[in-house]
Amino acid sequence: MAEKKGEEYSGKNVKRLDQYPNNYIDEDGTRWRKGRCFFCSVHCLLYGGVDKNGKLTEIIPLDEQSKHCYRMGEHGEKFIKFHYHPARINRPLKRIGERGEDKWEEISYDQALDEISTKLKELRDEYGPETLVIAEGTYRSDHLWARTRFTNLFGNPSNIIDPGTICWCWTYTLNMSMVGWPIECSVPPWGAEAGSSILWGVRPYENGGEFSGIWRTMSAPVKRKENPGNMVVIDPLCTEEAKESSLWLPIIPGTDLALQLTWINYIIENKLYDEEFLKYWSNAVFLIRKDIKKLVRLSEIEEGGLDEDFVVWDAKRDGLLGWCSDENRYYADGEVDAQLSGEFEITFKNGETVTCITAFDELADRMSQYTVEWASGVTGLTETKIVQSVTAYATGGPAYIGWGLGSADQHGPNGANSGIAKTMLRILTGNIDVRGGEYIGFPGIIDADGEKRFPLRDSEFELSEMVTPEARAKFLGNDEYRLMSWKGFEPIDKCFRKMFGVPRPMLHQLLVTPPKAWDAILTGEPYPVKALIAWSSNPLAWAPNTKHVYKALKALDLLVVVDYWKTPTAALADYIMPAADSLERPMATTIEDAYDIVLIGDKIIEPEYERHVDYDFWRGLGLRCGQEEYWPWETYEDAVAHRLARGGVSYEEAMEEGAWVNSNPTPYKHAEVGHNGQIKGFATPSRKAEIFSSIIQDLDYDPIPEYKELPETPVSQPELAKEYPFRLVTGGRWSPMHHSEFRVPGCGTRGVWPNPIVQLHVSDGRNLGIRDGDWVWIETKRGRIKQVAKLEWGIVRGVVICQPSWWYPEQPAEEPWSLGVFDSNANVLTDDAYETLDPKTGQWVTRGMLCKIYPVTDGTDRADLVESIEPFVNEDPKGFWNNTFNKLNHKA
Ligand SMILES: Nc1nc2c(c(=O)[nH]1)N[C@H]1C(S)=C(S)[C@@H](COP(=O)(O)OP(=O)(O)OC[C@H]3O[C@@H](n4cnc5c(=O)[nH]c(N)nc54)[C@H](O)[C@@H]3O)O[C@H]1N2
Ligand SMILES: Nc1nc2c(c(=O)[nH]1)N[C@H]1C(S)=C(S)[C@@H](COP(=O)(O)OP(=O)(O)OC[C@H]3O[C@@H](n4cnc5c(=O)[nH]c(N)nc54)[C@H](O)[C@@H]3O)O[C@H]1N2
Ligand code: SF4
Ligand SMILES: [Mo]
Repeated sequence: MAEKKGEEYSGKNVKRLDQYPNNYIDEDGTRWRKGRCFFCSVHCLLYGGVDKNGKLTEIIPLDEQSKHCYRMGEHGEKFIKFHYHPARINRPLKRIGERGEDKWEEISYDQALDEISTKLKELRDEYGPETLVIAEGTYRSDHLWARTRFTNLFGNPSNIIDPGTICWCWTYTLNMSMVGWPIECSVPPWGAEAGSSILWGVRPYENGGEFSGIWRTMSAPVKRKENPGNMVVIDPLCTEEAKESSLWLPIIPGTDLALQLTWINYIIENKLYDEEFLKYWSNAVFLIRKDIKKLVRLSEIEEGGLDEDFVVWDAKRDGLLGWCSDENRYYADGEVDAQLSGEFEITFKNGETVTCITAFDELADRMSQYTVEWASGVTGLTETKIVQSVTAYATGGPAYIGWGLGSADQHGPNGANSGIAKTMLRILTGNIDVRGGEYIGFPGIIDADGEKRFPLRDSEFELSEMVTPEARAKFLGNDEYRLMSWKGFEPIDKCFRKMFGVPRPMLHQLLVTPPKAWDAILTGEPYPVKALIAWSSNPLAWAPNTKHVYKALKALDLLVVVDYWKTPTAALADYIMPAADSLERPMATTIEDAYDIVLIGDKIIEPEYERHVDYDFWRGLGLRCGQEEYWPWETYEDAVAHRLARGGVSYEEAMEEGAWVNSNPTPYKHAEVGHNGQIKGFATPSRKAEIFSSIIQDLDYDPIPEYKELPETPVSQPELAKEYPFRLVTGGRWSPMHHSEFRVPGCGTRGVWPNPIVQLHVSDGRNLGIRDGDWVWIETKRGRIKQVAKLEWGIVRGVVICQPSWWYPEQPAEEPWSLGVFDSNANVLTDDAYETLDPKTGQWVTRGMLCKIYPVTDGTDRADLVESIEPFVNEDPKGFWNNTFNKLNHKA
């Protein structure tokens, strides 16, 4: 099959939104532009109107989902309130009091950049460029590459802390090592055609929205009139998804790995696997030594054999055969019958005879302990449900496991193993790049003639090659959490460049686990960290062990926060820099380089006051730190135009189109012939789907997962469980909240959820004397917080699910109030001790730890300062913002 032509990927295949021309001026003089919303990862297309006086008047949704979105409101009413909200940070604020005293002066943007960069250079001179750490959040803008470009040129080892360690970035990395693509996505493009969709700890109804494409696609199999399929929901809570499912598995939180391993075992024992895929496209046939379980390299077998090549047992030749990874073929002509099972005596080139087995046999052997009966005991699920669920997955037609936090992310030391297990399931069942199954993308950048005809990808702006080996070695955790470090990045980058002709994006892999950064700040080990820039990030809300975060932030020489609001993190800063919102900036992004599309949107309105796009912040620092030659694009628009130019599209054309997509994705791309005449295979070291990952093994980890109890469960800590008998989940998305955002009264988003909610079983509530609606304390070994109890029947008994990320913008920013960030914030309860982290990735546990829960008896202990919810509803009836907020929060 020929390589794809560039034009197949062009935006010209997208339905033109002709009825909404960009830059259209109507009869009232209102100018309309097509932009994109960045309030959540759906990124809806919007049509925004700005009147003759430069005022934003209306936002028309151009997507089905934005029409019903609770953050947007009718005619964009809520976004408009957000845009003009009196509490927005509109000019840089410089601290004039003690840290945390909430005393500020307003300064100009240029003065702030001058002062920040001067301080950064001083610190760099004294402590080295590694003294800077960046904190960021989940995808809030498409300016991430600008951050990386700045830190790389600064000489920093990429010391970034980002929730990606527990949210998807690590699965991106893990899947790069196994199948060469971030296969774990919310929904594959052909998801609606699935025989079975597996919603494993995911809530698309809330995380994408009730009207989102994500929810529509995931639920399509059960809703299909003809030939309906399955929707299996695995969740301790009876969510909307569970109610509509064909099968709900009310699992004990934190035990998912037990179920995943049992599915693998059941599939192998009952021969439900796809033998052809395993034999031809996976490395299940590669031989490993039976004694030390290491993959056999061709270099160990024959003189001149390469380290990167592997061996199989070929039944056609009744002997060993080498696999040429570089060319994705065997070192033989004609038919090959690589054996999936068997034990073979192999003579190595040093004369040693070694017993070898196939990777598949090793997997089968290791999984055989995970019986259905055992899993039932660990997970609390009935044996019937376990068998029904794996049968639906393995035999219900093409199937995919949608990405969800509950299935692996945030499971601490079991996290990476759960991720590996899920992809093993995908490979075993051959659900890789098939219609209705999982999707492998192709950035489409190299044409048959070897030219690139695709807009520049984010990774091409990052300049990872500028980071020296000396700098790389200083990455915090480089030797410990190796998968998420340069040690893991380098082999993956090599495969990615070979397959796609572009660097592997840094921004998902080089993530420092937060306690490493806090300890460097607090102890100076392994070296002093003195400066932290938090942009699109409120680490006091998102990172584990809030008290640890707080101590570290207080100890910094320089803390800069770039945000819309004075968040609890910003309240501790030296400088708060105003960020422009998504209406105030254009967008062109390969979405963190995780997709083979480009999303595009225009700037709808000029930034108000001194708000700047994040690009301006990073470029501004770059120019002041001697990086002039690397920042030729004066504005973000210029950078966007530059990246689009390689795709042959002008800025104006692109904004009209709104996206650049491959409108006709093809399956089985691994079987296509690439631009170099080779069968493509996968972007892994062996070009096979590596069910037994050579990268993971080379990083000195076991590529086969095993089940361990999480650090804090009634099984691992029976004594502690006597005092803290409940299993706590600190997570669960709900609209319209998006992490710690949309709490600010006066945006119209706090009305539905004025207070944080904790769910528990009705019977547990009765036993504990907790009534529905009571304020309750939730306590772990590390601290306690208060939330409002919501009693449920549809929840596993003994499980408590509290909402994360709470703070109270209506409280004073001054200490000790700190905007209420210790009152109801679930991360006061979570742990960041090294022994509780995942050794591969540095993930921590947010789900499945021990807690107790009891009523708040003292009325003055109420977490909320505001007695009535009135100020939280759409309008501002009591002049709340003008009176209360200004008094409390804007003392500048
Ligand atoms: N409204 C809204 N939407 C969002 C976000 C937001 O903050 N608000 N955040 C965005 C981001 S960054 C992310 S990462 C996604 C995340 O979105 P999701 O992956 O959907 O994450 P959650 O809603 O936290 O958890 C999903 C489900 O897992 C269940 N669960 C909890 N613990 C376990 C467990 O141990 N095992 C199993 N099997 N299930 C468990 C919960 O009950 C919940 O129903 O949402 C995105 N969309
Ligand atoms: N216990 C527990 N902890 C969790 C989770 C959980 O379920 N339980 N979920 C985890 C997950 S999945 C995630 S993704 C993280 C979320 O963590 P983050 O993504 O860091 O989310 P926030 O804490 O809301 O901080 C984001 C900040 O960015 C600001 N912001 C928004 N847009 C922009 C922009 O364009 N530019 C700039 N400069 N700033 C902007 C917002 O105002 C907000 O203050 O939390 C993680 N932590
Ligand atoms: S917040 Fe609403 S309008 Fe904005 S991207 Fe998400 S779903 Fe779309
Ligand atoms: Mo996330």
